[in-house]
Amino acid sequence: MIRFLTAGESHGKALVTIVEGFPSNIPISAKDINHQIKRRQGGYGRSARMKIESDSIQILSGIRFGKTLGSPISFLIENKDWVNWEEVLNIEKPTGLIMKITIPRPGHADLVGVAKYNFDDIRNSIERSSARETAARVAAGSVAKIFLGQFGIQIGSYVESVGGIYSSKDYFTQFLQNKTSLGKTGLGISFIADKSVVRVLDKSQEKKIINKIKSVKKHGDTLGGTFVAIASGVPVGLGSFMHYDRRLDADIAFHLMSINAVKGIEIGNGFTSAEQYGSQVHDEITIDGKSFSRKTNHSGGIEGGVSTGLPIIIRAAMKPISTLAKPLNSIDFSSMKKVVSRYERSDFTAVPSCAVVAESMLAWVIAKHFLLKFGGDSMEETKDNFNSFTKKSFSRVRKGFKK
Ligand code: EPS
Repeated sequence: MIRFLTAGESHGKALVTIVEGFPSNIPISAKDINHQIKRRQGGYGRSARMKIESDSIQILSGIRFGKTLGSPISFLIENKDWVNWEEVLNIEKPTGLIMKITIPRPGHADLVGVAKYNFDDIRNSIERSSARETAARVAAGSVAKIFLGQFGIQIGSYVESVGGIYSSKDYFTQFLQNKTSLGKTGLGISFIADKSVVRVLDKSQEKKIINKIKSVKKHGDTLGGTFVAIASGVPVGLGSFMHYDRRLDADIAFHLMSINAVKGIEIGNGFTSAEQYGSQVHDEITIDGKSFSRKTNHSGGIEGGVSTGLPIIIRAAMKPISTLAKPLNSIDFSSMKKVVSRYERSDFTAVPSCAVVAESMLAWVIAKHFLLKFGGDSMEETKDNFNSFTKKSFSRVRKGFKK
């Protein structure tokens, strides 16, 4: 079973990731991981913080001569902003006076954090709840992506909407109907999206979104949006219906909902299916001589909690960033009086970044179920197990029914 842990405060010295459970001999290069880390940092609408940080990883362990050893892999990402926060986030007792933050921002983890952990300074909630932590997650997800890439599994994403501005073309439905001329692989989709500063597939939509972000900047407000993540090349048989916590769709929902500010997720045509006839929803089964296939992919590549062999397609909703330049009302818990909430430098929107983080979480959960099914201590062993299953699974089913 693979697992990962992250550590680090948003303005602390560094972020740390420990990844464990991958087989030996996966070729890994810092360059590939840094490419993903950079993709997460981009996007129009981020805060001035992004001008300070230029994220890249240092590999501390688990890799020798460009290949995994099977031992824990650890990464460090420096926070360049740390030099401006050394006093505020000092590990030792401060020598000077540090102002405590006592006004919680609505929508953030500020208030629940102080209530739960008995803090007298909201700074203690802000630091770890910050989405800065997702940089460390992308490092972990990048290992999963590289591993899956060895089996032809590719993960990509695009932004579907920001602040309610959608493309006039419904790409999501086209993907579910297997009817798109766009790059069909995960990487093909990201390749197109990465050309846009807001990671959309449609250039005319990009202009409208940028104008909307400019207008919320002016008015001190923020925006959320929706994004789509797609995993292509996933074999049939990942996940299980044998027990609730082995269902692939359930695990994907958990991992995606764990991303800061993500408030909704659907797999395939999830919410639309509730309004349609069964005959419109379910994907007819076809045969192409070598394998089973489907006419459509409304299920988003998962039936009965198990991957069908078609691309896994998910859509998620991110709420608007909760730090507002024109803040909402709150209560100052030092005086217990009604006040206008605080503003602290923040993003105006981060949907493009969130989509890249979602790729990492999707890669992670697919790698987890892949290794649960195929196992192996070395890549060679995992490949043997994988090849033996995928080459024989269809003929095994056929033979079984002939008996
Ligand atoms: C964040 C607030 C901003 C974002 C940060 C997440 O940071 P700061 O308060 O330092 O301006 O820029 O995101 C990142 C630093 C990052 O790397 O994604 C928050 O409150 O969640």
